[in-house]
Amino acid sequence: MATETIIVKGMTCSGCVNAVTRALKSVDGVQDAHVDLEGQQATVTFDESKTSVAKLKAAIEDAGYDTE
Ligand code: 9UX
Repeated sequence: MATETIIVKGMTCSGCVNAVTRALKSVDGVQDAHVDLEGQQATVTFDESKTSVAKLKAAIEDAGYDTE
């Protein structure tokens, strides 16, 4: 299991936080996701044999937000 922090840009309200959280938790292999509106970041705990930071970023971008 790995925990990584991803910068998420474009979240402006708690609805955005919920959308990003849902997007991350729907990715196979994600155990937990905490999204921080003020900090503009997501901290995700995931199984490295099932997913990757690249896939997590893709899920965030598919939900309509930018990552770096
Ligand atoms: Mo809040 Mo975010 O009304 O896409 S849900 S701005």
